[in-house]
Amino acid sequence: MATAPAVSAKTDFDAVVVGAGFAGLVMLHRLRGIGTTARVFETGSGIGGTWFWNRYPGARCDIESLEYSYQFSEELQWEWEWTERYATQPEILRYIEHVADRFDLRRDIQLDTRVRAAHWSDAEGRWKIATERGDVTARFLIMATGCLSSANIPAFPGRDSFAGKTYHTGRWPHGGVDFTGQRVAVIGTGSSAIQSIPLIAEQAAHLTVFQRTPSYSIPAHNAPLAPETVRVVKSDYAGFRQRNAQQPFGANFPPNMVLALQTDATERDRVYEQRWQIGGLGFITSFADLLFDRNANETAAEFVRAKIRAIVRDPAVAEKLSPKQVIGCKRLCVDTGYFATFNRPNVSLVDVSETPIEAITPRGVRVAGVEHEVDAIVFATGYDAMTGALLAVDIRGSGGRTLREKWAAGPRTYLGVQTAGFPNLFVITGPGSPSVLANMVPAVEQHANWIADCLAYRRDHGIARIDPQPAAEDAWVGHVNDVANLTVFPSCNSWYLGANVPGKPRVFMPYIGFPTYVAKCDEVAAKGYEGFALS
Ligand code: N01
Repeated sequence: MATAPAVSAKTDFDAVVVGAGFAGLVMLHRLRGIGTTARVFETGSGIGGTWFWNRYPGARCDIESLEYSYQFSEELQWEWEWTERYATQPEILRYIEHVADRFDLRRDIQLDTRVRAAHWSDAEGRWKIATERGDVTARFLIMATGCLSSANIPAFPGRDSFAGKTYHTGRWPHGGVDFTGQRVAVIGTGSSAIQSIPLIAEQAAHLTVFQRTPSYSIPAHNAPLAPETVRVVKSDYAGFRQRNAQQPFGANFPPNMVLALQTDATERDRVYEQRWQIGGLGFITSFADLLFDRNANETAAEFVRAKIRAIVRDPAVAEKLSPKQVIGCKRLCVDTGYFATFNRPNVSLVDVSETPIEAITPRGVRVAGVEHEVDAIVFATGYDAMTGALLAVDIRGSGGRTLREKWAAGPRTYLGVQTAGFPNLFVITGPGSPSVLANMVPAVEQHANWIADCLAYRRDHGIARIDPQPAAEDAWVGHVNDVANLTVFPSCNSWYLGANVPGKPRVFMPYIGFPTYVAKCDEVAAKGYEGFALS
């Protein structure tokens, strides 16, 4: 295992950044750009965040690689060569490592160091930060801990009694896992499962998939990047980025302003078929009303169900794999051969929607009194999304109030970057920002830029403390909810709502609409950080 590189023994910083993934690295780069001293703390033994931890078979991004990358350096954009339409985890990690080296970031990153607590001192106007390897202080604390980093392994009875090996997709062993000859259980059928199941099935003697909710999945049609595609994008990378930033999800999902319900069935299916052949998440923008009107949505949902029925030979299995919730309400998945995997003789599907998993036993997984014996269990059970990693740190703001207490009924932020009563604490892609409903790399970059600009402004204006005004925060929380309620998003049990974690408050966490959001952030900054108390 790599050890942390030598960092200085300094313990007082202008800023401490928690997390060395995409967000932490660009934040560090921007902080340096405004002359701010910073230290990044990272729990892992390497940089990369999500792309350091998620090494499960088939892990790759489902935003196209030419977009899933930084844009702060024109040279970097030009010189890096992506090889496939959707980059694999190793390729993305190589890219992140390249960025760290190219911009000399590592000397301010301390690896193998979990931040345990951060307490604001009203008297000193600083954060006192306790890490596993000593205490530091900082005027600003920036949480770059990721939206999907706090692994969720449900508390199945007997979970720890299993005699074989267990894995979580987000904590995959670095040396890989050889399932050859093994009977394997995969619990969960979200994006991570959908990417890994086809590859695990190829290796395992038998694979049993435990499904609580079927997912809609669109084929990736992954392929090597055509030199001509790269040439066209690189000839105007800035324009490509600018156009994508104007799309609702901040990504190049070709918009179609036509309404599904005003289109006849034959033409509708032609459009869906065309999008299916293109592949990827852009299926959801096939028509403009899919995320706003349940009847429109049903036309897309039924198209995908028909595809599942055409791919999966056993009609009973096809029926079980066919989602009933509205499409897009849970995160859409992108796959390579997922549904066809269920035609393999060594793959079986256990529906646990009505008869939940009763227990993990020493020999396997018990459902409805039947013990499914396996040698290994893969928990593809997702994350305590958006708030899990933040609440895992004992964060206490003004007057010693804990973040956990403040967010007991759900997260509350202004613009998703700050929460009132926690001065000088910033969150990158926090709840209340587009984050998981945007192309994540441009989203983190937009936040890093905004935060750096804000810190430069406060320096130039002699401001020591920045904290949202409670009224501005209340209005923003209301607005985030109002926008969500215009859509079909809140209509099912998704992790966007915290519904996958028992006991988590049911609150729609991301803000829908990247361009509107960016415009609002720019407007707030232009008005001297309207809605923030500066002192
Ligand atoms: O996690 P998930 P994920 N009993 O939460 C099931 C991003 N991502 O790691 O739907 C039985 O989606 C749960 O069932 P249900 C992407 O944003 C991106 O797959 O809650 N089952 C579900 O099927 C994605 O959305 C990429 O009923 C239980 C599964 O476990 C996000 O990360 C790749 C259960 C969890 O699915 C998370 O994806 C991977 C229980 N008690 C991930 N509890 C790409 O870029 C949970 N489940 C391609």
